[in-house]
Amino acid sequence: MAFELPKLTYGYNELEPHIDARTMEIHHSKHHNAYVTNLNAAIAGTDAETKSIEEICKTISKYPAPVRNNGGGHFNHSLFWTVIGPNKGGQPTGKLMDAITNELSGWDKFKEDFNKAATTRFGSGWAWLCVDGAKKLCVCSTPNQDNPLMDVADTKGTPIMGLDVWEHAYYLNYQNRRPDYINAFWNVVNWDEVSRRYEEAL
Ligand code: MN3
Repeated sequence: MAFELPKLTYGYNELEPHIDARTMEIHHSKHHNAYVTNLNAAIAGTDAETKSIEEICKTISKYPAPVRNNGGGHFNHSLFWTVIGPNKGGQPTGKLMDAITNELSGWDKFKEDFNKAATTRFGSGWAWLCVDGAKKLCVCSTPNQDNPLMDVADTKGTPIMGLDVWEHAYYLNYQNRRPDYINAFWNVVNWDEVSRRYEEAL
């Protein structure tokens, strides 16, 4: 069963002005599509064809670089599209907000730590909010298309929110101003989905 590009549940223009339509279109239909195509080519005829993308990530050290790069790209973008959406932003409620308060020293400190992870990731990569092995929240970042599910990751956990900080995610609208893109991201976070992923990870 080949991997497929997931459909978005919203239009490319619906995240404006925070993320522009042209960036969304190229990011989803070109970049993510290329990861899917290249992943399928990289695993053709191997046992990875029978595995889920999560299973592949968890044992990624067994695979060659094209599977790591494109498999990570497929997992990361598939998650990313679901944790952003139109008319979102604000703050989470319930168990997730309680955990941010108790385990990450509160909303303001969490946002500061996440922004720092996203801003200071040199070159291309991702910032993450994860549930770690002790079922506690943690903030981290990964290079390239790595993610915290991977056995090669410095900080391991189940990612419940991710922010793509590759230049292709923001350059058309923000050019070199990555911090402006990171600030804009908070206006499109789909906290219902992040909360759902949080409770699933517990
Ligand atoms: Mn990307």
